[in-house]
Amino acid sequence: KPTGFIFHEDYVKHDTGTQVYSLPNGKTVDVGLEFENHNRVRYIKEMLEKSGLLQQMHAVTPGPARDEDLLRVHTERHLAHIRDTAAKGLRVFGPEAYGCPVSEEIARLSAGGAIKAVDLAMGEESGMTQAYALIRPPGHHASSDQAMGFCLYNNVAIAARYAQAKYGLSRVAIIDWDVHHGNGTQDIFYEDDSVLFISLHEAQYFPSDTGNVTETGAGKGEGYTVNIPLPSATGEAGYRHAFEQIVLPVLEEYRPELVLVSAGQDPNGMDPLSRMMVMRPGFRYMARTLRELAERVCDGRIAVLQEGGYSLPYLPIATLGVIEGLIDCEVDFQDPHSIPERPLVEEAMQAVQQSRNALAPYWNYLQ
Ligand code: 6DK
Ligand code: ZN
Repeated sequence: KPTGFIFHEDYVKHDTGTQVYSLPNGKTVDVGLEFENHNRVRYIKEMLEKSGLLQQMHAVTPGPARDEDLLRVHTERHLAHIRDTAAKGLRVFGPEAYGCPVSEEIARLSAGGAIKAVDLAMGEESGMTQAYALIRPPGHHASSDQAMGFCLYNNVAIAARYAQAKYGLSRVAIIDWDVHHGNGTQDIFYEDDSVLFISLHEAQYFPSDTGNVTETGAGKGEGYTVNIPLPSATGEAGYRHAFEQIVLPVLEEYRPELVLVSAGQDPNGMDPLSRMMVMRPGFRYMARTLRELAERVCDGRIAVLQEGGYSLPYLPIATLGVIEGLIDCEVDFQDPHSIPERPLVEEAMQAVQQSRNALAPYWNYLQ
């Protein structure tokens, strides 16, 4: 089926600088480019192009998000802060959030890519209902009023609010499989039942103080935040178990009108910023399963938005898996890093059981 591919050449212009370790004696060690650098989208795009996958997709160039789009999620103060930080040429936009003078502009193009993905998923162009947006900077740590963890504007939240405003949707689901907790997205929708947020992440990692199973939403949003913290070294079997036990039943019961994915390829076994073990077939599984879910509950409407993923050698391979699952194909390419499938371990089963128990009061399909 036709699938949108959203990308803007200018995404490489967002310069996050170099990763520098500061020692107590005042000396520093520069270990090269920041983890979230321009080569990420470059290698992903090259793999999609040369494997022939891109030719099967419908490429679209997005425009910038407008103030109106950003202000559905962020405060005026946040917009001014991002604008002023960029204008002053400062590198630090927030805790572990970096950029350069053009970063405000590129962050708007990133959010604009997420918005374009919604338009494609909603069938605005030639009957397409699915799209992948290869965007940067990522978004899921940005809250309404703060940049954080490589994120300036919260792309997936902006996309969800846009979908509600333009298409009048009353139920949007966000599934966040980036290895880090999508604290910004959770915060934005914490008291909202019109946006269901489901996150699978490495437990007690980043941010270390959010993403616990006890965070289930508040007010009318109670039960609509679903956290599945998984132990380090969880692989495909553990993620599949979490999908079968929680993600799919909750989505079937919620019946979203649109599925948005915060897709980080950083739970892969070669990532420098995680210790998980999901390889290409695991990403293929997650993308395929959510696409099939979307076909069952919302006429196939699904938008997959790029978040993290930092192993430059593995990122293009993990992304092949995501796109293979999304468009239902398999590219003839042998992953040189593939590892034997690991069994489902007791610790992962226990972690999933704890999430299930915390959410069972709110969902019939978990009982
Ligand atoms: N810093 C993300 O992938 C961003 O979720 C992750 C941000 C992690 C920053 C914290 C961190 C280090 C680690 C090692 C050495 C120096 C600094 F938003 C996304 F991009 F999607 O681990
Ligand atoms: Zn991440």
